[in-house]
Amino acid sequence: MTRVRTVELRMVGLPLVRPFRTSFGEETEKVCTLVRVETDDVWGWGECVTGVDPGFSEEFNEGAWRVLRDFLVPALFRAGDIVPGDLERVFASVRGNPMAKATLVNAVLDAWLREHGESLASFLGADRDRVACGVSVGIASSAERLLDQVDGYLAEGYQRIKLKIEPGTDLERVAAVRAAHPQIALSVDANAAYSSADVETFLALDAYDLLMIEQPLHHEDLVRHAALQRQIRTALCLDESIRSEADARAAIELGACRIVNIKQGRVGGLLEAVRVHDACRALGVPVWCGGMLETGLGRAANLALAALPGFTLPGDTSASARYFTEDLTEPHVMMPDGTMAVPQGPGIGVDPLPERLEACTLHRERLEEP
Ligand code: NPG
Repeated sequence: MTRVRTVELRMVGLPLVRPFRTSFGEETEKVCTLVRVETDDVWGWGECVTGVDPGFSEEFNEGAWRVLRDFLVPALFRAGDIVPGDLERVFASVRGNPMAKATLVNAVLDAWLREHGESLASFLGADRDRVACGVSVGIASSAERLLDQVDGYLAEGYQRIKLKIEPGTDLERVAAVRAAHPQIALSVDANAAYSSADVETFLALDAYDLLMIEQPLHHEDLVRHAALQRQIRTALCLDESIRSEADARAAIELGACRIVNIKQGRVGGLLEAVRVHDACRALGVPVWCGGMLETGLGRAANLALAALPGFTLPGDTSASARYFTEDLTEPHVMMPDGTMAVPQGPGIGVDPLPERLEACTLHRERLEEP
């Protein structure tokens, strides 16, 4: 059993090395909430994956902060002595809000593992100590600029390129990258920017030998994803649509996807992420680890997750240098073979660099057990 005595919420801001544009918006700075829990003996970190606005899902930074401060942290204090597996029950009175919940679940799990001297990777069931890295490339202002970025990432060793796409420039950009690089593992991510009226675009994408098309349609529309999957050859992958193990099972059973992107933050934390992984694995569906532009803290958790046996495709587990000139932690570095080490220390195995953390802090609030 463990008992959380204090929780510190901290909003941090870090400039991104280059603006990241998706079909739902552009980010130039990473702004997110970090949670640090303290027990009598140890501490644990969680990073909230919400963004500044509710563009990817309903959750966003200021909202998640309030859900944490006013509902989840008080529920954790009321629960007293707990083990990590109790947390979903402890938070059951709060509907939804998986990203806010994930932050606290992961922080408590980190503290628990530090107390027991076990690495997160070992606890989750990892079967390797390095993971294959892919990179997600934002929408560029021209095909030439996009090709420059892709060339740069390939030269660094990334094993898979994922292009963000939106209606209008999609086919032109995919054609340009495929013509320049006939052999690379290439995928596209639409972030739900299309409708079933766009089937011609997806039929045209079948010509480019893509690994997958990620989240083409509205996140609540599994039935139309299933219909689209029946019409095209390329595998569909779902991201925004999958918020739980139950969602993953429903999507697979309906035939709405053949691949699943697992982001621990989107599904309520690392424990549910393992259940999504286990369900997909049992059903023969490959998974890969998504990213939400996390700092080195959240990325350490992603690396541990990505080392589980069902993660058979390279993830959006990119090096610190792809996001930040200076990360919050010691940088995660990718080797020229396109792999990155899974942290092996207790818990997530990394801590923020104290001075860097202070320099990035926008505001903070400390909550104590009553
Ligand atoms: O490498 O962490 C990364 C970013 C990968 O493309 C990526 N993430 O839709 O999957 C996504 C996208 C994203 C980033 C979504 C930030 C929301 C916020």
